Amino acid sequence: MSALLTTTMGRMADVIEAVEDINMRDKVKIIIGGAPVTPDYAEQIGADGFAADASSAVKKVRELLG
Ligand code: B12
Repeated sequence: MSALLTTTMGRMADVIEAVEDINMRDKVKIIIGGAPVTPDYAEQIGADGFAADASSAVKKVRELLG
């Protein structure tokens, strides 16, 4: 998920909660990014990862998928 505004980044937590509600959380990897997003925020909302740019996002995905 990508958010460019602090006003929309809060919804990332809602999406993760919705994925949990339908029992899909262990079937998907969720990574987040965008201008206001931080690694601390990713940890706080229970995302699997954060990346600051496209190339580190590729590294993160490779890491998560083993
Ligand atoms: C272009 C831009 C606009 C354009 C958008 C045009 C469009 N059609 O997309 C326009 C002029 C419309 C605009 C409007 C507004 N903007 Co503006 N905008 C920007 C700007 C300059 C660049 C964003 C961008 O597209 N960057 C290019 C992309 C490729 O880079 P990126 O977003 O940084 O993404 C990289 C990483 O973050 C990461 N990443 C991004 N997403 C993801 C997702 C994942 C999963 C991963 C792993 C990584 C990742 O990888 C990307 C590549 O390196 C930023 C400033 C900035 N430095 O980001 C402000 C910025 C996002 N805007 C801002 C604001 C406030 C607004 C407005 C609210 C202004 C207003 N009062 O109207 C409106 C909101 C409009 C809306 N409804 O969303 C603020 C947000 C501040 C905040 N804390 O919320 C910013 C940060 C500027 C600032 N410093 O104040 N904006």
